[in-house]
Amino acid sequence: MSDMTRRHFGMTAAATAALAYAATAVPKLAIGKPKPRLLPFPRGFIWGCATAAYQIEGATDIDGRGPSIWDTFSHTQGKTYHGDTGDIADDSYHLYKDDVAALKALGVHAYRMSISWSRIFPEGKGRVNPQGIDHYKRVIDELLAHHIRPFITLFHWDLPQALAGGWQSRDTALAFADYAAFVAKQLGDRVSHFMTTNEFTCFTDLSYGSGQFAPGLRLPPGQVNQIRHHAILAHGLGVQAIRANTPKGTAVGLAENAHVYVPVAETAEDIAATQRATRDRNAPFLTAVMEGQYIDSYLQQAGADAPKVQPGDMQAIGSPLDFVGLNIYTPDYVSADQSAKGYRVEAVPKSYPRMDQPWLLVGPECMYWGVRNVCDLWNPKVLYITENGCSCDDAVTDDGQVHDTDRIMYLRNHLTHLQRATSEGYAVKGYFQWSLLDNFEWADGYSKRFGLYYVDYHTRKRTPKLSAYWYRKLIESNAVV
Ligand code: GBH
Repeated sequence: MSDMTRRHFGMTAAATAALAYAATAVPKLAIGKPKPRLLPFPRGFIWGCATAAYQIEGATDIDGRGPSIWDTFSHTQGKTYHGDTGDIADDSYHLYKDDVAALKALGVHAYRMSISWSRIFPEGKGRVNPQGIDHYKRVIDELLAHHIRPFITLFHWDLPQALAGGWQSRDTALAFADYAAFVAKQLGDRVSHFMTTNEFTCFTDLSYGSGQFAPGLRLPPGQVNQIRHHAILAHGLGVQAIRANTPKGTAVGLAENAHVYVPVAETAEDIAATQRATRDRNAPFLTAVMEGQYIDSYLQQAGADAPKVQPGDMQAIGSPLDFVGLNIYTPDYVSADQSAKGYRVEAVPKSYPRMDQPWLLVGPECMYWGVRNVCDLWNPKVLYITENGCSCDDAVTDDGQVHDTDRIMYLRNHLTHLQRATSEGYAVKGYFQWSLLDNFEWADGYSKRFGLYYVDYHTRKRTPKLSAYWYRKLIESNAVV
């Protein structure tokens, strides 16, 4: 121990010697209990909440909005829980000032929201509806007036119904680029972060393959691969369109729910296996975007069903990004093995813990590994967690409060593992909790609540849950509390 330290602790030489001995024998305990310390996030870390247009806005028939495939789908019998639709939802179209006040009360720095394509282009392309874009200018200006930075998603599944063939048609990717160019030009003076699309697999595989989302088709794999290609092409052309129509410095990315693989053991072998799995299993989407190509294993597996690619497509798809947004909810576990692929993905046991959804496994390590695998494979400049959260069986109790300690448990554990990623220097710069409000949970209608604010669907009244209080404290401390 140096003189300086000895003086600092006011100790005699004998005491120092004794301490040195004790320190080798039983290192920490002999010195005294370490003070409890919060797990801090880096300075300037961006805290936010996320929503999506069709899930919160309502007002589907107002101010010239054209219908989207989710209007049609939710109005088709048997497609959503209870026949729920987004007709009114949280009525955020009218109550957006309340939403901004709710964000303000949390102390968030940013808000991720999406734009309804069919409010701007009621027929998907061609004629512009000025009332649509004016609405978003008002919302964004309200956010900016409260020093909340808008992160704008251009497409969160509500495709204009009028676009013939939907994502089956390559023209939809071109229409998306025109829509992106227009919105970027209109909003680029006040929006610093744009995301093209949200979660490729949800508006391709789940919408055209398994059919649980709009438009609810069940097409063969070859056709679905082509639809996937149109989706990532839309993203790539969208990136180019946004860049061409916004000031320098505008950040362009996407929000993608890549499969996240957690090593069974944190060993070099299993970690390498999670990287192989990440690259391989995300081949049609994030891998193609990050590498500007379809990897061989995907093409081989698809065989004759491989997507038909036109010259220039892959270059557009691989357009460099300013950030990668990851929507992370659940993990899969991977270990190294002797197979040709060199990894094995474990089946999910029946007793694996879940939140209030069969698919919502509680494996908070996914936050760390989601970030780390993507960084180690592709080294993006910046990452954001563009969604993370859970549905709970929330209810307002007699005291008028919602005591959602289960949501706090879920979020705190996920953020503890995200903190590990920041403390190791991975370039994750922000986190958006899903969701600000309970809202229209797609095929699950209003039966699943993800909000920090409880919404009464009779009155549209918003009530902060206990988790809202907790999130505010976390943001205030910029540390896991
Ligand atoms: C996100 O998707 C969406 O971006 C957001 O709009 C949504 O509200 C939020 O998560 C919560 O769900 O029925 O078993 O086949 C998350 C990824 C993909 C998870 C579709 C549920 C359906 C599972 N989702 N998946 S299943």
